[in-house]
Amino acid sequence: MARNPHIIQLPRWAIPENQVTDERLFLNRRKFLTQSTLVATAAYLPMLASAKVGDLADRLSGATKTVSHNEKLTRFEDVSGYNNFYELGTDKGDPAANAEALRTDPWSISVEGECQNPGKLTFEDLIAGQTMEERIYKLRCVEAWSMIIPWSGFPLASLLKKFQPTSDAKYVSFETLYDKSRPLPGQRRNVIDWPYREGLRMDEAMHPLTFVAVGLYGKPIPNQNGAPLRLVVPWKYGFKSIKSIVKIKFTRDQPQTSWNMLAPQEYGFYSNVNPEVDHPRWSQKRERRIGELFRVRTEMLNGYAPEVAELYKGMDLQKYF
Ligand SMILES: Nc1nc2c(c(=O)[nH]1)N[C@H]1C(S)=C(S)[C@@H](COP(=O)(O)O)O[C@H]1N2
Ligand SMILES: [Mo]
Repeated sequence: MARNPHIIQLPRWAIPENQVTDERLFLNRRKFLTQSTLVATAAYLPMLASAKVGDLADRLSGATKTVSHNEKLTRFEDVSGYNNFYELGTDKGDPAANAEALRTDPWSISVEGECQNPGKLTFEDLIAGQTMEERIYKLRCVEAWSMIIPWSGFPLASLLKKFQPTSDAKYVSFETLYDKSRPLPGQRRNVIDWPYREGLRMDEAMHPLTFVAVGLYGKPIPNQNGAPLRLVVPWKYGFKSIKSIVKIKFTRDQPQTSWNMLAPQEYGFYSNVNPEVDHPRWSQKRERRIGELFRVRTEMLNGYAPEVAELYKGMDLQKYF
């Protein structure tokens, strides 16, 4: 496998891929490359029609590869076939089945609020000049399952800095596509008060672990995983990682978030992975890796406590769940 020689002085979560000792990871990746090529190719066929996506594919294949987990990757078929994306339906198989209903080209994102450079950008403008990286992050769903996923993209901070948020920007909020005149299959029902909304405190948003994914397994991200760009906040429950973003807004006040609006006693604004704080209807102490039989213990802050625990110093995590 190609190694990037330019990796120097990486934080703990970004071990150069050639230093990972777990052979299973390599075996798993090779297996993916050989056995799953057909499946992968089929999944991307509609997208490859676009020249723009071709450019993105080239950039992703040259991405700097780092890993943050010494664990077996979740199979591509599971990562792209077992999804939560209510805009495309509420069953785990719906997003893949309805993936083509989401049209990602052209795509634009509007940036608003407390910043010096607001405006509307195309997806191409937005990713221009970003250095692509591949990072293996665990996605831990609040429903107590998890996956180990190789995402490609760049830190959210390097995107947000371009808009020059002012000192009044205490939070940043995000919205997913919602065109009332052309609702996605899942948006014909009001399971959520569309559009899907999420938000982060500014220091969480600017943290180097917070990532914008435009790729998965080295290829442009499949629609069902949130094409053309989605958030990945690895120490928070999966629902914070909003998909198919069309709006970014810098705010003074804590923004409204979809799951908190729907069930505030079950889903807090922070939603940090915490085995000590149960969901009112089930325990968060353990999780099941998709594709594995046995459950494993859930780690504090999803295993990223050394990096992010300081963001919550002095906060009562039972209260700010
Ligand atoms: N717009 C939008 N983003 C979303 C969701 C959604 O329904 N709509 N589901 C969330 C939930 S609950 C999870 S667990 C993750 C799932 O990401 P994946 O399907 O790529 O694994 O996406 C999150 N982002
Ligand atoms: Mo989730």
